[in-house]
Amino acid sequence: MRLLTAPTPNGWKVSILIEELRELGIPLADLEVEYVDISRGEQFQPEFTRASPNQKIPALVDGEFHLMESCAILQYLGEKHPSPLLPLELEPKFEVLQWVYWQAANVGPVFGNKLSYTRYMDDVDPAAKAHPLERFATEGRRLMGVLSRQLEGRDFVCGEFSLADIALYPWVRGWKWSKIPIVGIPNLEAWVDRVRARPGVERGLAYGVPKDEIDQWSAARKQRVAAGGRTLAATENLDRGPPDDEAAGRS
Ligand SMILES: N[C@@H](CCC(=O)N[C@@H](CS)C(=O)NCC(=O)O)C(=O)O
Repeated sequence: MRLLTAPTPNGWKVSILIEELRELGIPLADLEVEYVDISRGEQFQPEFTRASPNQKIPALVDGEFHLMESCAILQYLGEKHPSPLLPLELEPKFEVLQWVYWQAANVGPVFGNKLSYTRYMDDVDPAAKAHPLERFATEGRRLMGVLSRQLEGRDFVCGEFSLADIALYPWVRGWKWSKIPIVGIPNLEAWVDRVRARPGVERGLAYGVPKDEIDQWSAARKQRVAAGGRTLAATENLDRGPPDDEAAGRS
């Protein structure tokens, strides 16, 4: 099995699950991790595009089977290797999956767009950015209010630690980078600390990042990530089309 990934929130969801499964005694001994340099356009290469038609990390290759979308990969690995992270019974399972889908449909896109407008869209006129910035900030705060209410009286999103926490945590922990503040919203800071304290989470967050930079990036890393983000967000790069060999009908 090969995980094609990069050190980003969507990538860390899967690496955290892998390390949490290992904590539970599921070794995933055949797993190889390959890093895709998205700031250099490796996601547009034909081989990666076959694994991930959407040309975004992460992707999983399991024998002949290819899978894109971080939350689909979470569910696939969660079902392939049964554990308390994804209950087997229908209702408890969907209690978890509804929050995984909520993350994929709401928190990821809103935090990702807010981050992009806040940090990377240098080529966009400030007046043109004002409305989307306001919109994504307001919606981000609303989503954090929803999460806070769900955490009321619970240590983790669905009571026990599960795929729901794994899907949500990498985006919420990055609130300083996306500038969607969680300070003062009840329950959220305590939940972030609780999830971060888990050894499996710590190892998962270290994929593609030196251990001493998990919580605080060096100035050089910040600059590299910002430069990579600007390249991805630059308007001329938003529609790259198919990779060269597919366009030429050779694949
Ligand atoms: N919904 C997708 C989003 C994946 C995604 O946006 N990946 C980003 C990194 S976090 C990426 O590969 N960006 C490269 C690009 O936009 O070209 C998922 O959850 O897997």
